[in-house]
Amino acid sequence: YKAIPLLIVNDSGQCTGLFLDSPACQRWGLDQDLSGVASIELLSRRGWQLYSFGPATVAKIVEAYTVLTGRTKLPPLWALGHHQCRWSYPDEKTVRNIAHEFRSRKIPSDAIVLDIDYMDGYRVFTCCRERFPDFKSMVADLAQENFQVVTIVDPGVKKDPKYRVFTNGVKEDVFCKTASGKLFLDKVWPGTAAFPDFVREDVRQWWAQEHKFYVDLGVSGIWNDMNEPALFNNQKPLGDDVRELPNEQNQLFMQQAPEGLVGHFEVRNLYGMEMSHATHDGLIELRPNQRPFVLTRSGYAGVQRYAAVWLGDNISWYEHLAKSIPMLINMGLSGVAFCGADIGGFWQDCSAELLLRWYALGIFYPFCRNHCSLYGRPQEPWVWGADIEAKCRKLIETRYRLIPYIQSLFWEHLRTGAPLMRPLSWHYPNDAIATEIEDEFLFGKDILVAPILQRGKTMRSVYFPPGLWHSFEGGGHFQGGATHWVSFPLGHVPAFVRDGAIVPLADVVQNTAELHNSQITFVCYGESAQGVYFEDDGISFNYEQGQYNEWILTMENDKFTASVVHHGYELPSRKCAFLNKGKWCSVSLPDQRT
Ligand code: MIG
Repeated sequence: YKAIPLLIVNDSGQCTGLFLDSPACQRWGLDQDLSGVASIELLSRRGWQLYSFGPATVAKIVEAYTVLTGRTKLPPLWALGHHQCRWSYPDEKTVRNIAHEFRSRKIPSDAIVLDIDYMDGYRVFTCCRERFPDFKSMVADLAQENFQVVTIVDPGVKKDPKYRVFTNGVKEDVFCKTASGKLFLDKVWPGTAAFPDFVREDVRQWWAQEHKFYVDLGVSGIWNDMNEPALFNNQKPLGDDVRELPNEQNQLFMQQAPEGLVGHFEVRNLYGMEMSHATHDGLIELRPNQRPFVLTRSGYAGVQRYAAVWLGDNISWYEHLAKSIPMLINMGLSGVAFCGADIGGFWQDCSAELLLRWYALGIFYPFCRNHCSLYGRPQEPWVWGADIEAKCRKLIETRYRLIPYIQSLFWEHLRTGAPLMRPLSWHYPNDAIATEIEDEFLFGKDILVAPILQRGKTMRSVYFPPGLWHSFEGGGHFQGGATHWVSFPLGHVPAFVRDGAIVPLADVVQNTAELHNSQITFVCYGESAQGVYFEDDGISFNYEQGQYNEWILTMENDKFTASVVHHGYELPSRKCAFLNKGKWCSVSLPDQRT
């Protein structure tokens, strides 16, 4: 779904990066024959640019790469919470009911995501009046409960002479045309549809303003799907054996590049990214000074500027649970910090055990969403009864407790490009074993996550990088630079905290709106520890004008100190405490530099 032509070669901690900037088809051969030859094949008649980075540390390479291609600004705080999705919650009653289940069962959540069936005949920028008679009131009522609504928007615009978006689009000439100048049409959910040329700025502007429809309904975020674009009649637009781009007639349609019209395959990998660009710009124009939330399936290098991503259609298999770790690590190393995979798995049936194992990992995905297809059995946290529900609840509560830490990681990403999910070698570059590990990761510098990834297992071996590591849930510590067998009963949080860290944790809340009144506890690990705490309003861009607070926290000889790095945001009241060696003590954070 995503094409980010960046390669990072790690040679014992010295890394080199190569970024071949072209949105056309690329094939990279990485010495697959073990003949010592790597090759790059690019199917394009346009130009390209090759950037090389390093040699340097991986952190420096990603830092430079994200200066070039951009970074993710702070997401709206609610988007860091738990999202519940399903293809599809078909009507108002079901949607309200799902929200009610979360609140009455006290399972924290922030967002309900509506898949394609909210629309009228899959026409984007509409909703179905029969099944959603009062969409706006539904959204308003959910907002009262601190639930945000996210709606899916696909690129295909139904060919329908009675549909305003289509007729307007034709009038404004926004849709892609074939080389012979005919409107390009293919089948997607609404049937025969036309496809906007999102690489044109005027088309993005046209698409952007259409989002007034959702903003007027009170919708908080937009989910862009099918934007490769996926086409039912052209499922595989370019064969694997193609060595040269076909002529324009056979490139489906033409698109507007800066130098003029080019065949679609020349710029195919920009399609989804530029769609999410349009969506992102639309939300900002319509709600200035509110951080937008856009989720996209397709993207190219730089997509992180516009949207979060998820990995697309996985299957409710342990193999796909396991694969999500290296895949999301790679997203992060490719600049896309805000990423996740469908928790529980999309296709096929999830089981109680798999759901628990998936949540145990998924609460550490930067983007945390339970999603499942039309055909699978339901997988909301409560469907397997009270015991499984209680375990899911605790895991999701842990996600919410971690949000202050997660926010500080997004802040770090914005300043340095560092991803949230990091390979062990990010912080331990000279550790040969760390470099081999892809069934564990670091969540920021201070938290090591090592989930169970197989059915029926309650123990696994965990490699701990050098230093001392404390079990997140309490109950022991582990000397690093070694592998230990560790037991993880179902529902256990599979995480460890680095000795020397201070992790800010919120109290358990039911949604992120409650975080502003929550007490923050700075949990100190070890004799001498350091951490950071960041806060702002969680909604606006005012932090760009300095309206945020940041402290460096230290624990030295049992003395806790918070020193102001920046203080520009007035929060009515914030209760804080630190926890050191089992002793809990309230503190107030200074607002002046000392
Ligand atoms: O052809 O909108 O990846 O998350 O639920 C399937 C229906 C289209 C694919 C997305 C998936 C979504 C589904 N979509």
